[in-house]
Amino acid sequence: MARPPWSFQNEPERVLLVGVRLKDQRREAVEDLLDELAQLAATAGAEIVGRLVCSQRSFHPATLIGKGKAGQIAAQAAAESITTVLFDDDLSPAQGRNLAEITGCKIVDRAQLILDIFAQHAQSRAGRLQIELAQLQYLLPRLRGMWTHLERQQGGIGLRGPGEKQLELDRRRIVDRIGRIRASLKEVRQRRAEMRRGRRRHGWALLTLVGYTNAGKSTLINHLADARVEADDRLFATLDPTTRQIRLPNHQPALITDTVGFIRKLPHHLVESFKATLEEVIEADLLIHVIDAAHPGVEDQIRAVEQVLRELGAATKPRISVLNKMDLTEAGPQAVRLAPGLERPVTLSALTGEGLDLFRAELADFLKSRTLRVRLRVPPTEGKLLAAIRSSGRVFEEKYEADGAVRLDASLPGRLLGLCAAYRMDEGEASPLEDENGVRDL
Ligand SMILES: Nc1nc2c(ncn2[C@@H]2O[C@H](COP(=O)(O)OP(=O)(O)OP(=O)(O)O)[C@@H](O)[C@H]2O)c(=O)[nH]1
Ligand SMILES: [Mg+2]
Repeated sequence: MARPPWSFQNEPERVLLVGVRLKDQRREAVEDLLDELAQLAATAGAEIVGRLVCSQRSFHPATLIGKGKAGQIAAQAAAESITTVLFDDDLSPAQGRNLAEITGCKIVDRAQLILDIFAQHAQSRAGRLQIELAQLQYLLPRLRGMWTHLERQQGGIGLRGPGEKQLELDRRRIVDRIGRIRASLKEVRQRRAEMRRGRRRHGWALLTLVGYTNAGKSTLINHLADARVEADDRLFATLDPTTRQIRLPNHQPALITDTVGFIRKLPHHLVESFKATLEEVIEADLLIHVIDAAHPGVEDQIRAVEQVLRELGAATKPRISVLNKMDLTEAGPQAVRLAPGLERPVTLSALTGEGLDLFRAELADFLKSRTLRVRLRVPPTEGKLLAAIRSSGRVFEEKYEADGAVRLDASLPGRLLGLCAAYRMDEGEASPLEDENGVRDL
């Protein structure tokens, strides 16, 4: 699809950031959101010229901010060659049009900007389809505005008929395309579900990393699983899920998946269309919530993650909370403050590796209660182990061999798995990552 007209991709734009502070909001909270918006804009390749916080009682229906403020922006834009005004709050299609008219600038909101960044970063076919779906859904209610804008530029009146016809054509084409993308994404979801079923059959516990963008999820998976996921100090470095095998102290078989980061005011369409990717979250046995404990806005970030998890229906999943970036001085006191309110808190630094052993132990401890069906060949010298298997496990079949060894098909609790690791007959039967490649290049 052609890039939407607000794309930042081609020319660097001179941008003014605008935030609204409603009467019950703290100034620092609004400033923190604008810092993040600045980071997003920089990620998208824009040049930031200034920022403006508008204090007001409520949002104005026609222009979001007051008309006077909008006029002020127009004057500043003319004086400082500002090309684009970026709003931290969602704009309705009409608000966007009105503001463009008053200021003479291109108007973009946070949701559009996030969509634009995702579009720039999407690599896999599934990722690109998901972002295209979100963009089309965003575009659909705004089509009319785009056409009337064009008609006005070209002199209007005589063009009204063709405009309407074109509008209807465009709308139909977009609705068709949305249908086709949905069908392709359904296939992706089915393939991923099949893969997860296979992994479960082989007893792999599925752990999924979730967290605010830039919290350190990819850095953590790289450390834990010797993966090479791009970890970067920019927002939305990761869009496609990556799954790796992880080694735990008691040899429990587990897979860990890195996922796309969350952000405040995440466009609803995006959550909706990224469901194929985020199913790793819904299907996980355990969520690992990675938190940037050194960030000044950490509490808001935690709340934003909770909200997305609720939207996905994954709020009640068992969870370990990782307070990350403990090597930074700001993290210590914040972690002490936050830990009591979090589920299973652990502190670590994914960058230096400090605290990772304790985290692995916590994971193993969590998985202890899981049972796994295995096939074993236990030598006659392991009498004690056999007794433990029979008393704590569930034995489906047991056969003696000529040399006195015992072959067993049994379901075992996690704590016995480590002791039995050397006698497993079913390991290496099927690699859980075998079919991953096919899906990753979709
Ligand atoms: N000081 C410090 N920096 C860290 C730590 N963990 C991650 N970082 C840095 O934080 C930045 C973001 O890390 P990523 O691992 O890319 O974060 P992410 O959560 O995967 O981010 P997205 O993929 O964008 O959602 C990188 O510059 C990392 O080097 C840590 O423990 N300490
Ligand atoms: Mg990442």
